[in-house]
Amino acid sequence: MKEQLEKIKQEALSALIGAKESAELEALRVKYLGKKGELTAVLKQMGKLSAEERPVIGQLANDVREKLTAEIEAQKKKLEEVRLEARLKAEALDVTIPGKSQKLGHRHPMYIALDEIKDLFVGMGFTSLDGPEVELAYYNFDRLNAEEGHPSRDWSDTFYFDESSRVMLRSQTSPMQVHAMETKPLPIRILAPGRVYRKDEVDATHSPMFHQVEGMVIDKGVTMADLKGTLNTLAESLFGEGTVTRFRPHHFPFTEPSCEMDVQCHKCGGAGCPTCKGEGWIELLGAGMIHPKVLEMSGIDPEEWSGWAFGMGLERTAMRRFKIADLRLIFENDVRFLEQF
Ligand code: 2NL
Repeated sequence: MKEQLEKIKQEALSALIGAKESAELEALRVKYLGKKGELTAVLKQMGKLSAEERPVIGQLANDVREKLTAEIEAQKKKLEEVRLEARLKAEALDVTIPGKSQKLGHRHPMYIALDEIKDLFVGMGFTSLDGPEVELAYYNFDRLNAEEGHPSRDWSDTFYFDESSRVMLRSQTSPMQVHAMETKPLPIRILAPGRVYRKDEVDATHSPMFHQVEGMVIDKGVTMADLKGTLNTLAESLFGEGTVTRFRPHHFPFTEPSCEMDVQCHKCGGAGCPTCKGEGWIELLGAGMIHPKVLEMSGIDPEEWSGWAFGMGLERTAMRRFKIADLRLIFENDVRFLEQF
């Protein structure tokens, strides 16, 4: 029996040393020290021993149990240390490695131009609005004095959602201003920037989606002189102090009288060059005094109130502001182009 115990001890110890996981250790504990384990099996035969042998073997068996228990504990600790070591190594952070620099983007050149325009007008007491791109033709056309039969309402010019031509993608941002006339108390000073849609083929100067900024003032005693003064200020803020402008008569259904404003070419000073296509002048925007019928339709008495409004293409303004030759560059979002601004 003594040999049996010694054999169990030796076997168990060498098995324990080779154990690589705690589950393996537990299996060994059950195998040697468990209720049905090898050591227990030996102890069950103690009854066969003589009175002298029993305490000696009992002592020996206890020693073996203690030794194996201690060894299992020690081995468990060792495995845990090894595991922790491996984990620390795997999760090690080298705080001395240089960080990856974050590439920061910046505003699109067209929105830089828009922000400049907004800053100027907000400084003059205007509020900038936001509004839906899907509109009723009623707000986009009828309420702006462009009634049934007006050429801009044609199916070949406008994106309609239904056969009845009731719902459409707005072709100008004016419907936002009509909503403002309906809902805001007078006087009104507003800016209406945003996307607009027209059935145009894409080329260097056209796109079916582009951006517009409209502005409007309604107050008592507002005249064409206020319009000219404000728009001259806009031209100077965009193209520099002393920029020369000229106002030409024009026609829009929603303004009367109407005009277009040109700025003298900043490149050639009016002599004519490639930038202004030999004209000496560059067309910037359309404007006019709000048509009395437009005021009336929004419940504003044209005898008491008057106002002016203007509209300009944002892409064209940004192209001029940053000397961009092709409209498509504005929409392609090629970073090699955008990085230059
Ligand atoms: C252009 C011309 C213009 C307006 C827009 C406007 C809006 C209301 C009433 C009256 Cl609610 N007018 N807007 C006025 C004149 C010209 O745009 O060439 N845009 C690109």
